[in-house]
Amino acid sequence: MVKLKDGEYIYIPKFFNLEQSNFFFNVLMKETHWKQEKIKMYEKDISCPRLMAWYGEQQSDYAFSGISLSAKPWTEPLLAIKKRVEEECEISFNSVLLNLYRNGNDSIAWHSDDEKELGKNPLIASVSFGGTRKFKMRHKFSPDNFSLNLTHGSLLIVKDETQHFWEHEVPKTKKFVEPRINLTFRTIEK
Ligand SMILES: O=C(O)CCC(=O)C(=O)O
Ligand SMILES: [Mn+2]
Repeated sequence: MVKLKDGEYIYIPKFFNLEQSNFFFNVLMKETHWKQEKIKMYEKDISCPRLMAWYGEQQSDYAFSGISLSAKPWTEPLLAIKKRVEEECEISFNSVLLNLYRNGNDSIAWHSDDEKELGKNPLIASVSFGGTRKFKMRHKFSPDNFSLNLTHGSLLIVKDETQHFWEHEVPKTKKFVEPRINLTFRTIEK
């Protein structure tokens, strides 16, 4: 556990072993209903620089940054990953957002996971498969910042008031990177 100014995270690099990680990467790559979402910015439709999918209990629909996603039902592999993650976090999740970063040109810009549907102090559990990408964190009101390399099979748990005080991003990179799948397990309050 790493205590931050105004927050806390836990990073477990080899949460899934290599064989499990390869299996989940391949099956999720193939079977997920990946979509390129569009967001409206200054009246223009901009394509998100990554593919996305939203799974979970029905009714855990989710809206953020002008995108609204309705949940697809849980699949066997997603339930297997969720079970392991829930055992570690000792809480249960009702949904998961999947992101596919096809290459170094795909990214997610600075933001916090602080939509009101996620509750006051959301615990977010983030699983990564595939190529290693840099995950950057910066404090909203002070110069504090750091980055983590999220590797194949890793689990990152971010909790307590972190989302109020910190933002995160996965920047684009000019280096060659393998495709990467990230899953963030979330609890949507209804
Ligand atoms: O890909 C990642 O590691 C982060 C994804 C993320 O921040 C999000 O989907 O909200
Ligand atoms: Mn996020």
